[in-house]
Amino acid sequence: MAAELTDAAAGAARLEGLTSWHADGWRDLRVAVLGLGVTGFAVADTLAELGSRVTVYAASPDDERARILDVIGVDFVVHPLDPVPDELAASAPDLVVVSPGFRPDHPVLRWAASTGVPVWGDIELAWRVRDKVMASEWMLVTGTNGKTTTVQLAATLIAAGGVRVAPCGNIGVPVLDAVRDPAGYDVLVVELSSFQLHHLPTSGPGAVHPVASVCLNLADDHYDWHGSPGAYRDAKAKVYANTKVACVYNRADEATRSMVEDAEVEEGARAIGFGLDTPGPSDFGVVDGILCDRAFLEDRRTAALELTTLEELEPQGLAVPHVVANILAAAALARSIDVPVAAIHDALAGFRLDAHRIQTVATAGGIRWIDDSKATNPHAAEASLQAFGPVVWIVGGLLKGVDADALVARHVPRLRAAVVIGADRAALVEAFRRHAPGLPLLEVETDDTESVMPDAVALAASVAEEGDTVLLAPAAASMDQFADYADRGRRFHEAVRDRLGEEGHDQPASDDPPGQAD
Ligand code: UMA
Repeated sequence: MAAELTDAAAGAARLEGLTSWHADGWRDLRVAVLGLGVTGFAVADTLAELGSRVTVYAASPDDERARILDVIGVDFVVHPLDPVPDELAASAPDLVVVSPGFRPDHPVLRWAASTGVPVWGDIELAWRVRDKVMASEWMLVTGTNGKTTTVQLAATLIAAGGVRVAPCGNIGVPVLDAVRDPAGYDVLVVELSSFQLHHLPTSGPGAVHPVASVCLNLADDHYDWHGSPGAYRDAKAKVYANTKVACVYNRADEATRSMVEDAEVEEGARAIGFGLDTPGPSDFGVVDGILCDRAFLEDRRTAALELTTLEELEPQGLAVPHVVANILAAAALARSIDVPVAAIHDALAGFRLDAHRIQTVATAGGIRWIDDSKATNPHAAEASLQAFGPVVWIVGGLLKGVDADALVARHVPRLRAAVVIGADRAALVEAFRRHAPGLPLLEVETDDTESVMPDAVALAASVAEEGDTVLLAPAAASMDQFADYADRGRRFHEAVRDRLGEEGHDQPASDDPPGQAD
């Protein structure tokens, strides 16, 4: 018993000391990596380079990645992982590194907790080895919606200040890849999902100390993964822990303010609010159509700095309320490291939103067709619906344990009709029957990927009238019927184009960034 305790204490001390790429303890560390997606591969590749003894476990095969693992000396076990594979239990690893998609109640994680094997996420590992090329400052971005746009904006604004910066994280590029990039970066703007935050410690050697951090908003999402709204909120709140300069929060979202109030931050860190209304001192906001910084200037009691105007943002489609909010949050991050206001102004003039985010697909016969496939939860769909009316709403998919009833109830007055798609149709159909008994309700009954969008577009076209907007804003994830939200959006574009012919079609959806699952 005494010997066992000594072993455990020695193991803990060894992991405690792993705070640098150059630490000795990585060599021969026995690590079980869970998952072989983008994350699992980057984790295994990193640890192999560090000389650790790595075995990857995943429920599904990946021949291409498996071939590379073989070359770099990493073992790969394909196993349902429920129950825990015998070889994993027998191998008694020093450490488990888990991919974000594994739920906290996954049998392997329960096994690790019961046997005392430490579990890290990829973000903790990346933080510990961040000095491989040069130790960058990190900025953390989370929130239910707008994360990716805000990360792209912040990276664009910061780059305009002459700073070497990389966007990474949940956006699709593992933080470990950015950390190991030989180019080296002054700043990493890290998008963190609630899954990644769940596994992140807030104290000790694995805790991130960001220069600035933001939770953009908090709404219903991912309750199936976290188990409860409280657990989802608690994961998001971790983003602010140990912040050094600026905790950026949303003045219109009380939950984000209270997260900052509760956070343990570093001495001197400030709370910086952003919002669409008039900013107070230490805030970003909008006055008479001018986006202002009233936080990072000496005389903030009496003055503000002009970043840009709604009029200037309008032609790029950036003057929509929730995008303006993202711009203010991103500008707060950039200003926290002294990026000049003039650089921010000029960078915004060249910024474009990604595909599938309130993207106009076509205008024909007085009917606008809009793709907001990125609206993968009710909160995002809400922002989208508010921008239009009257609307033929294409809605549905995987609801992820979230109740869309209130969203339906709130938007009935602006609807011409609803076209319901996806696996969780029954709940939506019932919500429409309850709240809008007279509304034309059209159901796409097929689950065949090839047919869903052509059927949805045909049904929408049969009810849309001049002056209407046909809006794909599903309020749900896409994986029930599509590869990801980008695939769902692309198929919508194709179906609209096939229906209307080329002349009505405004923009091809050809500029999808890689790795855009939802
Ligand atoms: N796996 C299992 N069992 C499980 C879960 C996963 O065996 O219970 C295995 C799969 O077989 C596969 C691997 O794990 O081998 C997939 O791992 P993963 O689901 O964690 O996905 P990655 O490819 O590693 O991508 C992850 C993020 N995915 C998720 O959080 C689900 C990506 O975010 C992120 O871009 C990437 O890391 C890099 O950081 C995507 C996402 O949908 C875009 N995020 C959600 C969102 O934004 O709402 C959170």
